[in-house]
Amino acid sequence: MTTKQDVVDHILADVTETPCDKAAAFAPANIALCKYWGKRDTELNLPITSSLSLSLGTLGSRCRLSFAHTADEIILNGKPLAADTPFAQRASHYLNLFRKITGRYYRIDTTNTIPTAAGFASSASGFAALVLALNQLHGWNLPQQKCSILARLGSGSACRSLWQGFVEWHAGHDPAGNDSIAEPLEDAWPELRLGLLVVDAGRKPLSSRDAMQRTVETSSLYKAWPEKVATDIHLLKKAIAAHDFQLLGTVAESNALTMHATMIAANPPILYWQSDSIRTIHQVQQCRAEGIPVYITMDAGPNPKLLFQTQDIPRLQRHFPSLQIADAYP
Ligand code: 2P0
Repeated sequence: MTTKQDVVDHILADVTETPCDKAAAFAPANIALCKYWGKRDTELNLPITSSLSLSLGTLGSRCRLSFAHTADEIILNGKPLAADTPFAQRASHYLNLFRKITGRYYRIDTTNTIPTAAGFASSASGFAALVLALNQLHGWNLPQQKCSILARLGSGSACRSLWQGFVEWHAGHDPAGNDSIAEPLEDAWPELRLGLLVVDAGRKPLSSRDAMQRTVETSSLYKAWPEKVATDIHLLKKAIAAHDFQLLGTVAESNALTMHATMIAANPPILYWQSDSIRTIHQVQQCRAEGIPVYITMDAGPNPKLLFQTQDIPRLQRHFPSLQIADAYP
């Protein structure tokens, strides 16, 4: 079985190193319109299906990276973290993969422009920004595709955070994941927007990592998921090429609700939604009944994300005053 360390060793085997003193990189967060839900390899974060996302422009993670002397120093949103905090441990554990080759400790200073405390995942943008900063600091000159593979080892969805706009993560077939790489779509859709709503800022009861594994292992509905994804990715690409918002929104919403259905059918059941999440689904349906084109998507948590176009922002803000709108194309 291929390990994370094998993958890193292989990618860095032929690179020449031209280190500098410090590096800084930004990576956007991303929201999947067709979700990644289920792994065929839990060590390498290799997915069972492909997925397709939209990046969040200026909402993401900025990573400043330099070398440290005797231990990693981790700073999150301006605060130094103790080495035994979960975030610091996860970062240091990931850096161990590179340390075997570089022999260095690092000072990571990460600032999230997406509200971490509001329950939005920042691991995707965090790992993507860290990989970009490592590449810069060591002067490895790795292409984006290799960075996408390295980011995936930190968190699956991080492989999509290397680019802005629409990004497709190809599931691939290779047991070592050499073909499980994300790739940006060429199409741009400047009027398309995602907005974030917070219904619960607390920590979620079950990580998406554990939730997707339980779903794969116990949900009788999961067997329908790969076919659903194949259809949805095809339709999403069609919608993107034609700028067909109704098709895009209908498919994205159906994909998210189907993902939640697979987990509700798991044993024990996984239900991330809270009453305000469901209330928001109904509000979105009501908006559509009033002629406002808006659709909803939700990830492994209770917080809804809305999909709409710029011309409808004023009307939507009247229904959702706290909507935080991401710039898709900064
Ligand atoms: C996604 N999610 O496509 C899906 C939809 C959550 C729901 O990717 O175990 O943190 O690190 O590979 O990437 C969240 O899962 O999981 C996720 P790991 P990750 O955005």
